[in-house]
Amino acid sequence: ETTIKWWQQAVVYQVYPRSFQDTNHDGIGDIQGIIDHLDYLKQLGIDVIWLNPIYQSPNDDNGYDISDYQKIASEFGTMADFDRLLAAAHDRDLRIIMDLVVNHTSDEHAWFKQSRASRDNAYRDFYFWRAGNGEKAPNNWDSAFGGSAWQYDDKTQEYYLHIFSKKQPDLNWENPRLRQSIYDMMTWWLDKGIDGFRMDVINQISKLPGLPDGPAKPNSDYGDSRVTNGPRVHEFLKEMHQKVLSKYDIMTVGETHGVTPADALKYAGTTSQELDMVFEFQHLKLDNSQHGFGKWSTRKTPLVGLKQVINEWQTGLHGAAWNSLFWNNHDTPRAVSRFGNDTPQYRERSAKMLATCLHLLQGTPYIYQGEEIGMTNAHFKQLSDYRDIETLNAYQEIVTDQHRLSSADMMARIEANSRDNSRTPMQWNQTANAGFSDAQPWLNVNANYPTVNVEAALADHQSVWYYYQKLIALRHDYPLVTLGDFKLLLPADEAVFMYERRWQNKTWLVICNFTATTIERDLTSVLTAQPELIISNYDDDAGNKLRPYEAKVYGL
Ligand code: TEU
Ligand code: CA
Repeated sequence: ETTIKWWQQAVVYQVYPRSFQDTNHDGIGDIQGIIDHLDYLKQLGIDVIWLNPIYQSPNDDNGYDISDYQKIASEFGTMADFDRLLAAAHDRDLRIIMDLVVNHTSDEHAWFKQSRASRDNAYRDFYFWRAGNGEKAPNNWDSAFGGSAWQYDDKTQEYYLHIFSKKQPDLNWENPRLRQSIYDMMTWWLDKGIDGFRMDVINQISKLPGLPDGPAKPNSDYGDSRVTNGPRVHEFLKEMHQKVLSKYDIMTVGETHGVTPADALKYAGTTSQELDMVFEFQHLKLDNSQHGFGKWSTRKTPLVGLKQVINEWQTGLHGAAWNSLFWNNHDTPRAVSRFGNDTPQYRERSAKMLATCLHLLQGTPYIYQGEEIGMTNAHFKQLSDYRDIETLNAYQEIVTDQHRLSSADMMARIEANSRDNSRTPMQWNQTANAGFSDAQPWLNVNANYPTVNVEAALADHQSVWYYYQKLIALRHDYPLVTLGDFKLLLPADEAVFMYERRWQNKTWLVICNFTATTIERDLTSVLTAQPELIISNYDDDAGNKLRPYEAKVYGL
């Protein structure tokens, strides 16, 4: 008998609160807006909600700069509202996990205010303070959001480290008092009854001692050991597990850029006593620029490379750790625009194909809000339409300051990759502002909301929404989806993603055409005489013919 942990059979739905539902007419989503849609999420069939940060924050980076971990941001509501949300979710058997952002705080957090007050303050060592190197910063590191990773502070005439914006100073995990303060805060939330944490850039909490120079950007994307997977990270996470996590029946998922399957076995192996799973990003970096522009590229992800990465994660973790499965989140373009085809002709078909491909894998799937109706990239053309600090800083640096790209070229790259693509307001119906708010939203609604919205999706039984509902139910109904092993077929095929899942004496075959053309593949060798069609995004089966973005799953 295999025992399945609840989070292994669960489907998680990510809510970006700022863009989900506004209820008090300020153009910003709020906690009441989430409460109002719990029945909607229940109907979809998901089990767990992951909330992006809702803590008090000056919002330099949309809540990832926290000034008080134990207060709710006033634009989202109050702690009483949060308590009502948690109770209302639990009433419906929905769990809630919170974002935990403990690699850095806001510079407006009380700890940092103390820390910057004097060199001998008791909180000084909660952060990284260093003397300059002559007139220069302590080392050559660049921040992930552009410019130096060091900010000079007049008051005490030293620099502090910030891997992200200068309003996000990095916490110094070498300090045991800092660690205990974090554990106390986590315990406080868990005692409230929350069901776990998504841990922001958690593999960056241990920095390489000496903070040595190297390539200017300590690129966490590819596991630069100066900031990523550092020497004490596993020690810290084991301590956190022992002192906090092990005491609760919760789920934890670490956001870990720059990890390989071998790293994941350390962070989230069945016996590692650290985390339950990690988000890997190898599958989301295959379209990065090959010319030093990082994520700012208009390349398409090559299917063969994508299959290879997914194959390594599926087989490398099987029986030894647990995968998280996702195509998109609040930092990425929309899945259908990036991996599918967001033209009216193919939007729904390709959204269903991508969903099939992901939801039949082994692991815990994460649905990003709006994905279930096939929401697309924003396709904003003006820089003034964007709000995201990463986007605005990148334009400033690459175009305005360094003249490395023309404005038009950079705007095309921003259109394809800006984090605001996934942050536009949720499209509920065809009324003004897509029913998200009756005030001007903090970020414009996608122009396609009159056709792409929840109300329209719920009225159409062929919609992407009902297809997601069916996929979620398959996971809940068939242990094979949770437990089966994975075998990639046709690894070199540039158009078709085909794999088998096998459990006990059952085999399912998943076939996905990633292109807009009809192609033929000889399926006779892999199909039994009477295969059962379990789910498909076409109404009929054309056998060896695979139509544009066709997806089908057979039980053999
Ligand atoms: O993202 C981590 C991170 O490394 C980002 O810089 C990511 O690479 C980038 O968004 C991709 O373009 C996490 C959060 O998910 C993100 O929203 C925060 O801005 C960041 O941490 C800092 O807290
Ligand atoms: Ca509001």
